[in-house]
Amino acid sequence: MNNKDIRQIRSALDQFAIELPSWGFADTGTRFGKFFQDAAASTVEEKFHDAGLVHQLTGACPTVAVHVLWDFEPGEDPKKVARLAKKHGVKVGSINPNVFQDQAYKLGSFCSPDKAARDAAIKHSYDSIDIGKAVGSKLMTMWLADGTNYPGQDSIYRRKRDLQGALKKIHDRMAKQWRGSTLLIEYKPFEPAFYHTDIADWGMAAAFARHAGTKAKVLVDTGHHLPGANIEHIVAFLLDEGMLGGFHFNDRKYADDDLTLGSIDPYAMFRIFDQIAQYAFERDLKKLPDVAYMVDQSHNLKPKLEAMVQTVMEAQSLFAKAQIVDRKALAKAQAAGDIVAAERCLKQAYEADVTPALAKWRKANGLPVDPLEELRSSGIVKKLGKERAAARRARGEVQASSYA
Ligand code: PSV
Ligand code: MN
Ligand code: MN
Repeated sequence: MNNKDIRQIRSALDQFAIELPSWGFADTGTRFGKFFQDAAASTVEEKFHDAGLVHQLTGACPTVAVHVLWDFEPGEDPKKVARLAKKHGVKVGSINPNVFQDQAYKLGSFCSPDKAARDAAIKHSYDSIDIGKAVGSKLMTMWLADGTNYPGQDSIYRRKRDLQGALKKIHDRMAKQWRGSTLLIEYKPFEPAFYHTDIADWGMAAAFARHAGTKAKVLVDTGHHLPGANIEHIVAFLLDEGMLGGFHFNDRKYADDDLTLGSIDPYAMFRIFDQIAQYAFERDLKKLPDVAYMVDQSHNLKPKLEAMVQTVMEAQSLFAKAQIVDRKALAKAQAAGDIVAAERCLKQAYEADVTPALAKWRKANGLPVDPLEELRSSGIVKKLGKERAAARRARGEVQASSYA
């Protein structure tokens, strides 16, 4: 790797901030049950503590995405939560309204046939806007569980129109009352709805965003595609349309598995980053495009903190590799129709060892050269586990096995 490559990597890493999800530090499970971890965070403060630790180790994660229902008490001053974040060296990032958990949303939120449910979803979104403003965030990420389970269950047309109207109202309120904010619209093909989902793919999300207004963009969760989808093509298309707002990073083997990034198919993530770097190259941009990078993982067996550091390091490594694709050679090969040479340009970058460049960047920023090793050898996860288990016992919370 030459000096130019190293410079390129270091400048890209400077621009690569990765937001952590508060829910990624808490106990989660599947619909079949939860397996608890002693060190999992069970309070908002513990979530920020853990996020702060990941930021300390990696230097790449200054903000934390929050879920309104999970991280804010009703009636509580949101600034209190912002202060907790600050105490742990991070800031509140994207605000995620929760319009899927309440019993009112049994048949959907903005798309429900029940007007009371639709109104409740709008009211909750407006409250979320107030929270976003109060904590100094600039992003609101909207994911809906809306959909139907059986053919004929509801009118897809009526649902679309109601959703369109609701997103426009939310967008306009954000534009008017929350300066500089962006509404990110997330799609997902299925789950929890198994017949149709009201925002099933990137095209629908983009159409809803366009109907809503200029401050609405699409959020690509890497686990939210049907098998075989070419995600880098979707990303390139959205970028070119000025519609790519952000990412939720995770990996998957089957569907929305929420595994750590790059654990199954790191080359796929590299190809996404490659399209982002290619976009900047083709437009001769001085900086990489402004995209919100966020983690959305909640695998429930890996220790939470280790899983998060692992994902961040993997993202940085794949992002770095995407910066050293020889773009001029690639353009030449593409123009000549030399498919083999073109593919080799990608493979050469993907297979390059970027560890020394990452180490240089980390050293220059006063960070441990191997943040995951630093975390694992520090014994902190064990220590937190002991403290948190004791605190849970003191609160009377039991996580014991029934075989004990
Ligand atoms: C839904 O599957 C999702 O990807 C959304 O981003 C939610 O906010 C998150 O997961 C909740 O875990
Ligand atoms: Mn997501
Ligand atoms: Mn998901």
